[in-house]
Amino acid sequence: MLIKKAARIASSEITDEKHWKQRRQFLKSFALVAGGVLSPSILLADEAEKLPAAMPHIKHTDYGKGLKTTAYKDIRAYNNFYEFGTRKEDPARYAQDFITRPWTIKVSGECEAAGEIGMEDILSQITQQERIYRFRCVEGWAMVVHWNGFSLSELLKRFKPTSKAKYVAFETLYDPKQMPGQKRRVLDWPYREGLRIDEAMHPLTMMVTGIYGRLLPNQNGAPLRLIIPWKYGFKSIKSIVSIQFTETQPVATWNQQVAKEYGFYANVNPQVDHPRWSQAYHRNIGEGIFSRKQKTEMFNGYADEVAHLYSGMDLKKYF
Ligand SMILES: Nc1nc2c(c(=O)[nH]1)N[C@H]1C(S)=C(S)[C@@H](COP(=O)(O)O)O[C@H]1N2
Ligand SMILES: [Mo]
Repeated sequence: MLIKKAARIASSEITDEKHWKQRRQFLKSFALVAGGVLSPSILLADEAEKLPAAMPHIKHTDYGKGLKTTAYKDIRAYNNFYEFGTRKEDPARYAQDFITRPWTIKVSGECEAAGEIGMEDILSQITQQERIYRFRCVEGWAMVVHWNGFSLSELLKRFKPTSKAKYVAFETLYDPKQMPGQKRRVLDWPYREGLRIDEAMHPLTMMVTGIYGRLLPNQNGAPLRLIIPWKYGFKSIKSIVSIQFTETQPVATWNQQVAKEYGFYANVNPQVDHPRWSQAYHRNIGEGIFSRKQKTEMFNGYADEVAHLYSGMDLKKYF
């Protein structure tokens, strides 16, 4: 099973590399025509060939099997990671030299066993799985990805949260020397997010360490980031260095920034529009801006698994 999968990924990457080479060839000739100005897309095409290392060992699951997945190269070329710039192509360019080892996550707050855990221990002590999830950004683009990682609950339980732990707060690394976007006050750094404890403990909530059988590309949030498939993308915080159990609702960056537009819950909900645009449809990245719009489903298609978490709540109020 595993060997077969590795072979499949390897062959698709060979195809990708061939495409990049052809594209680079094309772009080079274009650059000549354009007077030798080095186009940013040429740099991107070159950098895209530096692939992250293979994941240590992955336990295959059938979760999400049958969904049409987004190409690996598209997932690494179109990102939101404001620490490396606000344009979609910035993270792929400016996160290439980001240092992700050694990496430690500090766990604190309402728990009996506060402490730290290193990235290598996370990779060697916790079984890494593969699951296919849909992922949708609040801006209306989406993708379907082979995520590698584990249920966040597996990590949280080790630190023995107490009954006072009602929420979990997360923080991204703050290091303006490495993260040029943090030199500008576009957001109140570090990027922060939070979940209610039952959302954090839900088996679907995933701590992601890789995609498509390789360690996470820097631009996608290396060395580890959250993926909460039924929530808008901004909840899925990247490059996490701190986890804190709290009794009260923690600050979440986009909610703090523009509370009227980005709620704390941020559940994907086609019936509750963003104040400036509809949330009823989305487009998959890699299919082009003229591709057919897809109908967005309640909780991004995960209602059967997560709707009970919000029973009795007015989702227009708690958006
Ligand atoms: N630290 C941090 N995490 C972040 C962001 C960010 O700017 N900084 N952007 C969020 C948003 S808006 C989205 S849509 C996803 C994008 O993930 P991707 O680039 O892997 O597709 O990351 C989320 N996590
Ligand atoms: Mo997003």
